[in-house]
Amino acid sequence: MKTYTNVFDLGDLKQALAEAFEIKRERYKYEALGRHRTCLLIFFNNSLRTRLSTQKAARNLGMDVIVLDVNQGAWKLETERGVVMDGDKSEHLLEAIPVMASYCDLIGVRSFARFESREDDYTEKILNQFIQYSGKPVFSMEAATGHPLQAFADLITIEEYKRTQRPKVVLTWAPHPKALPQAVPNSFADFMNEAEVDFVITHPEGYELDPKFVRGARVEYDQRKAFEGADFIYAKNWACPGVTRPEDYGKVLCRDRSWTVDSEHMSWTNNACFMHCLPVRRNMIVTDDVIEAPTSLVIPEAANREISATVVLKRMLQALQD
Ligand code: AN0
Ligand code: CP
Repeated sequence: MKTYTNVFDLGDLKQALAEAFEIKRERYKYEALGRHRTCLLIFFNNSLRTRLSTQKAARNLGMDVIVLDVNQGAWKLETERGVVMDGDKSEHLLEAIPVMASYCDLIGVRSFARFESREDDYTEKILNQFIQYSGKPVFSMEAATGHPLQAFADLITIEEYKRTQRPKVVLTWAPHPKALPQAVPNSFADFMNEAEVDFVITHPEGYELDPKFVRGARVEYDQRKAFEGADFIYAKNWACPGVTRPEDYGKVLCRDRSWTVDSEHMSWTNNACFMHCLPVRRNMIVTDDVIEAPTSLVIPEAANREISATVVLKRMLQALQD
């Protein structure tokens, strides 16, 4: 695996899940693979889970890890070509990328949607520059339009907790005070569309996700109807994806707290498990009682981030050997 940005990079999902459960049983099985290899994790944005679980994964594989918070301690980076750099940015990404790449074997990048231009975000302008100019395998740690390490961990979690062969999985929008990216719902849809599940997406009108990720999934605007018979409820806020009205891209269009997942919402389901990628704002996205219930999977889901990252980094190290 040379890049990891979406579900298709994983190939056969059954095989990927088998590798995940192997790692879960024997976390250090591939410790020799990363000897004298260095993994660089570059953060343009905050992180708790990704920062810790990806470092742990790299160490499981015997690698050294370097973490760089670009906005704390490094030079401010210009990302646009052709700009006269007379402002506050001291260095250009086009020099910084090959320099950073010269110190490592694998590169993880976290660079959220900037909401300045839908086109820049949806063409993954920053992540693709790392892929193009680093000459090293690059994996997404949440880029502008996807968070595939999260979605792979979500798939592992669903596989572990499902009670039927083909569970009903519902992705529901929920309210949030700030504009959040679509990366998590996009990747979740990307994965669920390829998984053995009945997948339904529910959100207020205007929040339609990009067709590239929705593909054939059922979209149900009535949240109650969507929840009926669900085995898994996956909540997430996202700002307007600008699919129907490009001028609304990145805006908060709805603050309706009737979308907050509470115990009444959960009573519509088939005693569903509750999932969220975290960080979560309690009593905006989900009520205290639902996230604290025995059916809440948020902690094992976060723990599976170590597993998904270990599988992905293991495959990237194996590709370096070929
Ligand atoms: C980010 C998001 O919604 O994409 C990261 C989630 C993993 N969330 C926040 O910025 C609160
Ligand atoms: N879920 C997730 O990626 O969390 P962090 O933003 O804390 O890394």
